[in-house]
Amino acid sequence: MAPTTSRDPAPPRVEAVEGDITREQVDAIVNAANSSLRGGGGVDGAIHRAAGPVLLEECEELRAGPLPAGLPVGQAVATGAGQLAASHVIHTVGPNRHAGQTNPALLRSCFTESLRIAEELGARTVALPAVSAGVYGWDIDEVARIAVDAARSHRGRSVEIVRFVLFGAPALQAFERAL
Ligand code: AR6
Repeated sequence: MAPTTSRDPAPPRVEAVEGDITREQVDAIVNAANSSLRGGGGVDGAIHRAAGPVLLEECEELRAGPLPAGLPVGQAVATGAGQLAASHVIHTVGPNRHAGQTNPALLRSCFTESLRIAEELGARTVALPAVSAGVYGWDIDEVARIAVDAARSHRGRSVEIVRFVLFGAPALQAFERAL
């Protein structure tokens, strides 16, 4: 049999831990950004602070180039990761329930698109937050169900570990229930 350079498409291992995603030693971390890509509060603010100003510079390059109107809800885009231990930050924009964005397919798309980009980057380990479960107002149990289902449905040659990194015990418990 000829040697293979990559494995057959397979489902990743999906896990949930409590912690600060900026400290994860993974190939790529996912950011719950907003369409402007210019930073904000929550996990977005934490990632930009930990990565340093180069992250905002890379986001500004995306706005000046391929994304003049910003990143649409449900899509994902990658940058470098500045001073983070990770090699890549994958930015996605969750639906904002307070703005009437209640379509679960848009939230699912955040997770599936982030993992699709992770495959393109050749990432083996990916850490994701509970996108839309903070400022954007989604129920943590609904986010957990959608996120876990999307991760378990992923099939790729690169991503082997999908780790949801949750802030606080209630968020961790929601993901443990979904798992
Ligand atoms: N590590 C892991 N999870 C975190 C961290 C962290 N360091 N910090 C917060 N969380 P949010 P959204 C959790 O509000 O709802 C920003 O201003 C948090 O407890 O960060 O998608 C953006 O710029 C919650 O469970 O993201 C957008 O404008 C989850 O991460 C907007 O907020 C998501 O909360 C996006 O809102």
